[in-house]
Amino acid sequence: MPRLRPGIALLAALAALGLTACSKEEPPPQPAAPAPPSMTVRIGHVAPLTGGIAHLGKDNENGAKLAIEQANAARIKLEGKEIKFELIAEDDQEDPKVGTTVAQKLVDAKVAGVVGHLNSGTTIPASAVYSQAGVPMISGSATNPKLTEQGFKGVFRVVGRDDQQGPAIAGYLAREAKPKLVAVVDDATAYGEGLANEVEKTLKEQKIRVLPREKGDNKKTDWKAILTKLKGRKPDAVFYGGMDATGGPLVKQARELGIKAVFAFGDGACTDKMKELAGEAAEGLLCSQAGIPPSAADKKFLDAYAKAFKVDPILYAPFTYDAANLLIEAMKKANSADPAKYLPELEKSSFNGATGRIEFDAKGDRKDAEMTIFTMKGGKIEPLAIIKGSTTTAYADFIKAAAPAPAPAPAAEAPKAAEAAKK
Ligand code: ABU
Repeated sequence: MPRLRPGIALLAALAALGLTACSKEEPPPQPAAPAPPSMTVRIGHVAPLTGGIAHLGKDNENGAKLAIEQANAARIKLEGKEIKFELIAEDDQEDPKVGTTVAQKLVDAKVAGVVGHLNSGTTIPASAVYSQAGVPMISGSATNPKLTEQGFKGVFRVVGRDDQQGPAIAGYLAREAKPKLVAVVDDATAYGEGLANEVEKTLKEQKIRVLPREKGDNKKTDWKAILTKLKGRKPDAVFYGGMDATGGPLVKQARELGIKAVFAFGDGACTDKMKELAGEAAEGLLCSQAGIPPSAADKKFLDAYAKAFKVDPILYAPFTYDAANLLIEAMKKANSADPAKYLPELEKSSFNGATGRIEFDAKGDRKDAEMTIFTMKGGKIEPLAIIKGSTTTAYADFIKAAAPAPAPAPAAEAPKAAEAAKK
C-alpha cells in the first residue's frame, strides 16, 4: 500500500469522517426576493439656463427639482408600481424658436407633464406643441394673458396675469408718486410689451399723460440713446417692461444721466439682482410680482429650499415647486401618470401649496392670484402691499393677518403668509 504524506492523510481521514468543508450540508440557495415593480415618470422643466436671466431660470428649475426629490423620497406608487420621477431640464435660451424645439424634444422624450416655460415669449408658442401632444404644462412665471386665452387644453399657470399686474403696479405708481407725465419703455418681448401696454392703458384711464413708447430688446444693456431722448421730455416716472438683466442697466444709466424720475418695473425686474446690476441707482425703485413674495411662501418649503440649494429663492421658485407638486398630486388622485387620465384631476385641483391655495379657472389661470408691490430699500426688494382683486392691503397688515393667533403651544411657527393666501 502506498504511503500518504501526512497532510494528505489528514484530509483523507477527515473526508472519511464527513468533516470537510465540501461535504458540509448547506441550505439550497434561495431565489432573491423580487424587486417591487417600478416605473420612471419623466417631468420636463424649461427655462433659460444660459444668458442674462440664467439666474431666474435656475431659480425656477430648483423649485421643480425640490418637488421631484421630495416625491421620490416619499416613494409614491401609481397603479401598484413605485414611481421614480425624473426631471428633464431644458434650456430655451429665452428664445421662442428654441422654446418650441425643446418642447418637441420633451414630447419626444415622452414626458408626462411640463413645468414651464419661464418667459411668456417662449411659453406661448411652446404651449401649442404640448397641447397638440396632449401633455399638460404649468408655467410658474409666464404672465402674458395670451397663454391661457388660446383655448388650449392642459395649459395652466400658477401666477397672476399681466392684465392684473399692469393695473396693480400702474395704479400704485399713480397713487403714491402722482406722476403727471410717464415714459413707458419695453423690451419688445411678449411679456415686456404686453405688460407695458397694460400699464399705459391704466395710466391713461387715470388721465396721466404717457410719452410715445420707447423700445429695446431682451439683450439690450446700452440704453443711453433712448434715455438721452427721454431726459429732454422730463418724465416724472419711467415704467420698464422687461427683465432684470436689461432693467438694471436702464436705471443705472438713467441716474448717471441725471434723470430723477421714479422708476417702476414688473415682476421680471423685481429682484435683488437689480441692486447688483444698478448699485445705488436701484434704491427706491418700485416693482410688482404676480404672486406673494417668495419670502412669504410656506416655511417648510423655504427651509427645504435653503437646505437643498444653500440660497433663498429669488422670484418664482415657490411657484414652480407648486407647479410640479400639482402635476404629481393629480397623478396620485388619478392613480396614473397618463396625461389623458390625470388631466381631469389637474383641472379640478384644490391644492394647498407653498404659495397658498391653488385652484384653476376654466382657462387654466390661477383663481384669485395676489399681486405684490415692492420697493428697493437698503439693496433688497421689500414688500409694501398686496393687491387682490380691488383690495390693497399694506404688507405689514397682510403678514399680521397671516400670523397664527397667540397660542399656548410652545413651538408656534413663524408667520406664514402662504396661510393667509389660502383664505
Ligand atoms: N412674468 C415675468 C417673466 C416671465 C414672462 O415672460 O412672463
